[in-house]
Amino acid sequence: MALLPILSYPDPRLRTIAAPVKEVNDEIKTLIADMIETMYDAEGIGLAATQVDRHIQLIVMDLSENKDTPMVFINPKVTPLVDEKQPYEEGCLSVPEVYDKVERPNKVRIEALDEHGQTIDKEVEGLLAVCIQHEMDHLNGVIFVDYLSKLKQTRARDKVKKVLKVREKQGERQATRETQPVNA
Ligand code: QAP
Ligand code: CO
Repeated sequence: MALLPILSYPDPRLRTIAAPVKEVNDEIKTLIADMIETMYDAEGIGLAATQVDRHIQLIVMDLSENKDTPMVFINPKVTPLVDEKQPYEEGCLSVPEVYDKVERPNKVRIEALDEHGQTIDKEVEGLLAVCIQHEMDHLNGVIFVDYLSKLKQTRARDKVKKVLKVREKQGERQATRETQPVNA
């Protein structure tokens, strides 16, 4: 198992359109395991393959309290079941520390394959409905900040830049501490 680097907004690779998965083989299964591990490590509830620079139609999610119920969606098709849209506060592992309201249909049908290649066909609502639409957007090169004003997009860009800089510094300090001899 391995942690995969997550692309950050506004990386142009996040605009790539994902291709369908042809076969759920061992390579895909390894990627699924690595994406789940990466999502848990980053304390996320959803991750699309696009975000780890793999441009195939694959999403992992875990909305459970104890982070013990991962869900896998391959080649998903999402159909809104209501006309009305509801606002929901969204975030994204590719847009760290930026959160804002996005309006989406609150009830959708999900058709997909799971990690065993078995068909999923279910109607969902609430957070699961919102999250699958957010992740589906990634497979189509769309990021939640695209729905916000130009001003908020500029602020998001600046915020991400700042967060990445701070994280870089913290990473360096951590590396330095770890290489200090114990009896120095
Ligand atoms: C998508 O997003 C989502 O900024 C999944 O510092 C989120 O897992 C759909 C995260 C909310 C609907 C509602 C974000 C973790 C996680 C951050 C995530 C952060 C740490 C985002
Ligand atoms: Co996202």
